[in-house]
Amino acid sequence: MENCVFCKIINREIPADIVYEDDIMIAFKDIAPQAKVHILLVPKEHIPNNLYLEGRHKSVIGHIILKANEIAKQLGIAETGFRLIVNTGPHSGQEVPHIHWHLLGGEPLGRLIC
Ligand code: DGP
Repeated sequence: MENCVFCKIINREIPADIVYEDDIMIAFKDIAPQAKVHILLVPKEHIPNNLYLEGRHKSVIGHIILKANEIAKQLGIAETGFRLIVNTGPHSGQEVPHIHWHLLGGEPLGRLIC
């Protein structure tokens, strides 16, 4: 998708600190971290937000959620716990219209974050 910052990261048009990648998704450090560890988990397919998910995306969603556990272990935040967040639309404060899961951890988190 033209002008989508996450599509540009996927296509290597802009740099990012990538921690994991496969055919389905990419994971990279958030540019403005809200916690000691703040990773964005992004499907390679351009899906604007949660409302645009369809039945055919079930495997993509499952893949990303399971990879979140692996990435949390890889980054050493699994034992102490972490949070996964998906913002959707204006009231959530969603800035980038390409669905993504925030993976936050590495320290105790406040109740409202991201
Ligand atoms: P959200 O508000 O849920 O749409 O979160 C978007 C996140 O994306 C926000 O925490 C900042 C991050 N972000 C925006 N632009 C870039 C970028 O160019 N690179 C990286 N690594 N993160 C970005």
